[in-house]
Amino acid sequence: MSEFVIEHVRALQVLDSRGDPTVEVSVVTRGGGCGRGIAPAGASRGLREAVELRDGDKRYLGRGVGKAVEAVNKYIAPAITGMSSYRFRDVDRRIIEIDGTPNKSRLGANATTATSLAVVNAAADTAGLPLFEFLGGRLARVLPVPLMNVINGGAHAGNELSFQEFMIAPVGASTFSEALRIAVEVYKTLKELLKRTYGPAAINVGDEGGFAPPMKETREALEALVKAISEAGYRAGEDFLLAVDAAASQFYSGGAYLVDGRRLGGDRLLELYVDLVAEFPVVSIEDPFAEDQPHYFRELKSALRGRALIIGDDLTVTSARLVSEYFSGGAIDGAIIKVNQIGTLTEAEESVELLRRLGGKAIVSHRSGETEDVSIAHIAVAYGTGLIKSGAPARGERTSKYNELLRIEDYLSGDSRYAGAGAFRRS
Ligand code: 2PG
Ligand code: MG
Repeated sequence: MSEFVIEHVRALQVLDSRGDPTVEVSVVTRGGGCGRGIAPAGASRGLREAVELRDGDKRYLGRGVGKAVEAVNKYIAPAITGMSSYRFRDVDRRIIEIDGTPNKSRLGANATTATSLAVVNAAADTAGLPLFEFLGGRLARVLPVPLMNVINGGAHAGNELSFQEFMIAPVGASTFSEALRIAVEVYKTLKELLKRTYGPAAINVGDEGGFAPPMKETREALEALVKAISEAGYRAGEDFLLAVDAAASQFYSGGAYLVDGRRLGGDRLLELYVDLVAEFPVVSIEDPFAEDQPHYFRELKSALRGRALIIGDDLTVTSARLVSEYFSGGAIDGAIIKVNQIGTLTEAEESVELLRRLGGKAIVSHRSGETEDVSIAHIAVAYGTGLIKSGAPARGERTSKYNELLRIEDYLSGDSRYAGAGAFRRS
């Protein structure tokens, strides 16, 4: 096992998909294995997320990550060199220990995330295995349903839609590659439909590759999705299910939610969700209310009686403690899993494991500021979550994850299973 020993760790400042600097870490093991990890970055962040370090000086308009890069090269590298990458959880624990804060604010979650991913990728490379197999073994065979954000709003786009993400989930396919194909057909059909209805400016895309049309109402976006699905020759509610990420903390202000040009109280917003679930095949709602209003999550969940999943993201920030609290308290059916919200793969894994034990859903997710790092594709397969969020099937930082899933499917050559509609069912 000595070939897994970490010999070299090096961090570098690179760019993410929004042109912001981010941290990249490379790890080399004694056996010659190499691994790389790049930290993504969110635009709509939960208040309790692990903290990313930004320099805050003149360079890159304050967005530089020189301090986080230094944290890796000066503190993390010497502390983990000589440890076994095979025991990546011990390496993560060592990083957590030297950070010593509850939210990675000393080293920076961008520094710890990139290192954690680099170490496990180096271990997989040393073992001669793809990451999903290194993590999940021979049982890792389930390819996830992609929740594709094809209409962008909120903090991800320059339009007036309050909800951040309108997603299509191609469940009416028997393989991942077929699912990707039908999703692309709907995406392209949607493009034509939006151009026809709103003019050429409507097909500009937002941060996650979805279109950012000048719509004003939530219903307009959902109607466009249903229409595009049927124009492409598929059935909404059968071949495609819909999902939304309201990211409601972003439009909660002064005690009200600013939706569709109106100020709604929590009760009125709850009614809107119930109506939308009745009118459209929406099967998953993420962050329906602000993160400091968990009682509304609970009320909505009981009002919907299982007709749509309630998913925590800003609410739960990939923390096993918060996931456990809100799941057990009846506020959510599952949670978004983002490694950089908590800072290490080991801690993200704890949240996935917890949800599995409790019978909840885990949706492995990208960030709106992404990179060419494809680890999340492997993580979703490794843990068999059955669900992944990686944006629209456009823009390299989004397609890189879908393309990696195609490679995984090909590698498994007929031995894989596409999660399909079952992925949304509560066990
Ligand atoms: C979300 C994410 C990813 P951000 O809210 O789920 O889609 O957005 O990375 O901006 O937090
Ligand atoms: Mg979200």
